Amino acid sequence: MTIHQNLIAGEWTGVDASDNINPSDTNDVVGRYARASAADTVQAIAAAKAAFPAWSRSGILERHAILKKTSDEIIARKEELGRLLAREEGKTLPEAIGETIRAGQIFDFFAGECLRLAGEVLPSVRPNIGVEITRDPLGVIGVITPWNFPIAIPAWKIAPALAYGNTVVFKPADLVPGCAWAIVDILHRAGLPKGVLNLVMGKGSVVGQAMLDSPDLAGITFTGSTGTGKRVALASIEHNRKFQLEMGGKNPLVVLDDADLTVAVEAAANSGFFSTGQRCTASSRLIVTEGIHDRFVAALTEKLKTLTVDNALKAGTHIGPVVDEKQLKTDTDYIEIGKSEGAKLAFGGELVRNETPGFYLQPTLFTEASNSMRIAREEIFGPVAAVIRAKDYDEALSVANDTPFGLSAGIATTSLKHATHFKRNSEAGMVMVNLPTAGVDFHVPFGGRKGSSFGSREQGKYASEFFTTVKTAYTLA
Ligand code: UN1
Repeated sequence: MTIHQNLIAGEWTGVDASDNINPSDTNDVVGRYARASAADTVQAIAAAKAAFPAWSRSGILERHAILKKTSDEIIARKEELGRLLAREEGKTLPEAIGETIRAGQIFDFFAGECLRLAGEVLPSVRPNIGVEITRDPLGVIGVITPWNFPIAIPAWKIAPALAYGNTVVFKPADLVPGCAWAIVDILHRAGLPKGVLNLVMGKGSVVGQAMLDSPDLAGITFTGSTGTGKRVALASIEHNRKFQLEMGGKNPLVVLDDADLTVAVEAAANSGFFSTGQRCTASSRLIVTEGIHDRFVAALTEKLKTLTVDNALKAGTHIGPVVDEKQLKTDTDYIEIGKSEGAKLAFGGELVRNETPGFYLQPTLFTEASNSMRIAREEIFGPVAAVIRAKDYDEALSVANDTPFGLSAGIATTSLKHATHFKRNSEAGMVMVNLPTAGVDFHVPFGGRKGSSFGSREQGKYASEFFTTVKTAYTLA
């Protein structure tokens, strides 16, 4: 099998490789992908550093053209790339094609941003002096991405990094090198100069560590676990390096007595269980007021019965497999923890056997959970959600905010008063009214508060806050 190699200084390189396994069918090898060493990583960083002066001064038309071409190719190949994504990560084919289109849209958005690099001009407080405020690129950016959005998250970090004139060293999650390799190949062929974008696939403990230890990365943008995020932060402070972290969530979906039941159940089923619950924006706490509680639980349980857990590539599958054996063990351990804490297992909890051997788990719903249980406080990152009773809106809001996380929060209600109050008083970075907590637009800021995030927002024009540094220039004339 041919090896998909790393890209360092414009050259495809690397012989040490490992198999990329399909979680829907563990007999299926998606491909062989190179593993970079620490020395390769250091070389990639040096290449990005050498490429920075020219790229940071490159014309906006050149950057626009490369990003636009990349967008066009991703969208033209959406079926094929979506298939690759579903095959290596395990989300369903329609979800995977949707994510691929989103990656294309992100490149298109940032292609446009290249043409909108505006600054400000102000008069000085002193006579005859003008002040210009501009945004300069940062330098070499380390991009570290998770396995759950193998094409969209690399897109929303790499596209702005390049658009604003930075060079990049990209380390994708070890479990999903396929989509990462594909977009680097597309960008490379779209005409990026040597060293502007480098791909170093491999283990966090080797490649990620070499990135953290480097004095030459001006910034690291990271999405992943809270534990690794803390390590990125500590190592970055040591090197006076800018960092941006997107980490976990324990997102609440409040369902009030006056909710439209169908809307509430759709939102809970989608954000609790689609993408196998493997989204940092997933709703894992369903906080339901007394008057609708039993009807909501009954309707959601009925809905879960209709969902098919099977091979991600099969037509009719609603929920694909868990990404790997380790994550499956985490999920089943938490299901045991939930039971031993005294929550009631209302649906699921069992492994599913299908035609192809994979890591299949039923969508799992707990009821009678309390917000102090571990299943309500810790991020599970699987198809597991817990219903918590609340006596009224005020209690539901306070339970929703009582969490170490603060990424996304939802409310299902037909009351303008409660919807408005919730938008103002939720302690999350993103608030959804009558919508799933997961599934966001690509052109507006994304990010959270408290333990979920650190640093400025990703996506939309807010991305420039991280990927640039402000310069204030004074001129006497
Ligand atoms: C979404 O819900 O559309 O890792 C995006 C994650 C998030 C992305 C969620 N950074 O799940």
